[in-house]
Amino acid sequence: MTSQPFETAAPGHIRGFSGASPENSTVKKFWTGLSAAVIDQIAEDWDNTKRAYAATRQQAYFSAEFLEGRALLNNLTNLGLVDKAKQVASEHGRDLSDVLEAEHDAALGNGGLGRLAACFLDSAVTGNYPVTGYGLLYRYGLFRQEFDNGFQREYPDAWKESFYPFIVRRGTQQRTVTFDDMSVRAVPYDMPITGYGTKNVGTLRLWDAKPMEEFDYDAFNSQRFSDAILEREAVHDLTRVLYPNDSTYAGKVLRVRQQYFFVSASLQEMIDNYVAQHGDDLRDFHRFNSIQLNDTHPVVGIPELMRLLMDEHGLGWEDAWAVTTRTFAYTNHTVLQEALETWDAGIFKQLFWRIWEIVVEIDRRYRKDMEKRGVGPEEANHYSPVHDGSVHMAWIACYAAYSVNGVAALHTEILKRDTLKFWYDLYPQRFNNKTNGVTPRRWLRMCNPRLSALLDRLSGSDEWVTDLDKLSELRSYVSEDSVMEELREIKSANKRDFAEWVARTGGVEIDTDSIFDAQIKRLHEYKRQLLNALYILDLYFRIKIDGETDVPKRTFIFGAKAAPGYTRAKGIIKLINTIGDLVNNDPEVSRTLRVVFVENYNVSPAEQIIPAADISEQISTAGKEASGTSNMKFMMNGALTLGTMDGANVEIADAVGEDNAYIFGAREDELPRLRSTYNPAAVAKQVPGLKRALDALIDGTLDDAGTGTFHDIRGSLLDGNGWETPDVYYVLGDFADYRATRDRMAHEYVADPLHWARMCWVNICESGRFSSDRTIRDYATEVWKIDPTPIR
Ligand code: 26W
Repeated sequence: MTSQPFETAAPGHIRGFSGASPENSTVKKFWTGLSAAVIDQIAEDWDNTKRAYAATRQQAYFSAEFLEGRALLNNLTNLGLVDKAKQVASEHGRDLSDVLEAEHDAALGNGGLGRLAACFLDSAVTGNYPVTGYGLLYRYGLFRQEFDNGFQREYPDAWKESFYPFIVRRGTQQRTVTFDDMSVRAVPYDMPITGYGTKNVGTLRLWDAKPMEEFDYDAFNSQRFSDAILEREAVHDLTRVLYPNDSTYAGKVLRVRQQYFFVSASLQEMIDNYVAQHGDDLRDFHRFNSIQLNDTHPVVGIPELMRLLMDEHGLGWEDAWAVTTRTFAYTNHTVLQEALETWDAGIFKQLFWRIWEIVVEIDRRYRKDMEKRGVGPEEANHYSPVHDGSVHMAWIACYAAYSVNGVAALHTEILKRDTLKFWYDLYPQRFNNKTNGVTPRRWLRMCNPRLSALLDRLSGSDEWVTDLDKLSELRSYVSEDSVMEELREIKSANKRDFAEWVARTGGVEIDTDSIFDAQIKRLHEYKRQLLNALYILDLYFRIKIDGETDVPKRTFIFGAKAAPGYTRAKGIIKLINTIGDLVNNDPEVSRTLRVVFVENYNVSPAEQIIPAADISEQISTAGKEASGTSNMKFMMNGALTLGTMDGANVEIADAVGEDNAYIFGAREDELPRLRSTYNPAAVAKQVPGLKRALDALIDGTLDDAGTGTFHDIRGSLLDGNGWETPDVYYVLGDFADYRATRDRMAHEYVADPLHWARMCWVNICESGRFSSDRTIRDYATEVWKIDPTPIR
């Protein structure tokens, strides 16, 4: 009972939005109309999916971040409407690709954790699993990054200021969230999540904060203009902006407010739905509902569900606790100490006294429980929900959740051995690993149409798009030279597209015959962009001063945002840009090397970079990167991993075999021993070239505009600037092996291109286990206990 076919309906939607003929509408209005035509196509399936999920056992995914990126092409791809959209565009004198470029990324996330949530929703709906995402409708997404003389500057990202058609306001389903100092209206906006080859349409529900009354006319009329306005703004503050910190926690009151706000609104809705479907005895709530907590950010949902069950629905503590502890599952995404969320008790007391009381009661019962189990008081105290004046969110999660998981095999082992050992010893059965995955729709089908077409042709269908393990059946083509030649052609064409894109967006000119070597991820010391930069700087001197001539041509691609308050990370951005200037402006060296730092890195630039890359830099200090997900995206698109044995790199190396990946560096289990005698200054002297590169930071070769930035970076490695542990992330310790491995890699690329293509092919064919379809299936069967619920 859908309206007209897409291609018939679309022009009308464009006219409706632009008030002009499609030919005369702006490209943005054309995009808006085309997008509205997509919503038109799925509206009824969306209704039906909601109804089907409401009646069954269902899963909620609570996350402060969903890094969706662009929606139009993704939806067209999933719905099989790409060709029709091309047709509509060309019939009105346009190129679909120009129309797609008019879309602003929805960047409601910082990095890995937020993008993972987006991939999970895609896989959940594609597998027909009844899963709904719940989060926050930030007015400003992750800041827009600009470079000013190589330094990062941050600007607001007003992503939805001009109408955004992929969220629909559900004004009749508002809830009220009550803080001790204010009540706030929670208004839901739904984003449809389409799947591939299914009629199901899932939902991402994002809550916006509105004043209880749009405007207090009494205050306004009685001349208290500013009071009326200030009150309104305090509420709007709640969903104004995404916190731009990735793995560094800052105890900001507004952030707890955000967390409580979306979690409370979501839980109220889930309870109301339960009552409507199954009656008002809430003691069976957990039989129909489960909630995955994406890190600790939504953990305040645990005491909030207790409150709702006890205070609003009359359950006693024991019954409420029985339900709550069977409802929540918790995913940990990092072992970095600075990421562990603890809130000052004063914040809880001030914002929601009742939640504070419940947390204190959880704490009291926890201590009694530990005493019974024979845990000593000191140890019990250390892991208690409330101690030393703080509320410890991770401990609440570990105590109350029925499942605790890490995001790669190594990461889960580290949790069990170190970070969460206390909890693992208490509740070993709760612990499980769920290695991350990425959606092959966006990260292969959509972003790499050339490779996608080859896979269709060789496998005789598009089944691999929803069953990525199928690609392993194509592995034997590795010995067919004509197929390998074709693969090389595809990569070359993708590289030409990328070079054009860089040129168009104002970047440097690059040589498409060079090796494209990419590191794209948040800027963090543990990810070691600095190691990459030092290699480039050393290579520059090897060419410039040592006169090395046998150097394969390389394009070094970076994309990275630094948290605005993370001074060292911002310094590393400036350093990379400065090295880039040195290299790119040198008439000799720039014939061999180029550095491209993509400004304002986001989901859509990643879709350009990944299909064009030859080398995927995954070089974190072993034990620090929980999983990584770009490593999987690169692999799927035929780039080889240059990586440490960290996170999911370990599983990638296992899947493809060590012959088809370049692994280097200290292993996680040998680092403690290595570190015990580690002297970075001595290493700098011993390893040829290293001292020269480090000295270039302070001898005037590289100019940091008198800020002392490069001096600080160099000091952080050599002597800790006199106050910190030097080289915490073992950059200098791993340098020699990194350089040798990276050099060898480049030489093998030029020496035997066909062999290189074979290695890429193995990576593509063995990427099946890194599809988020596999991850979601594992969560669904092992943790959530939900069944596929296809509509019709
Ligand atoms: C409270 C501040 C804060 C903000 C974000 C703390 C922690 C985070 C996240 C947990 C950081 C994050 O995104 N972690 C990444 O999660 C990905 C998905 O599981 C993994 O692939 C990455 O390895 C991990 O760094």
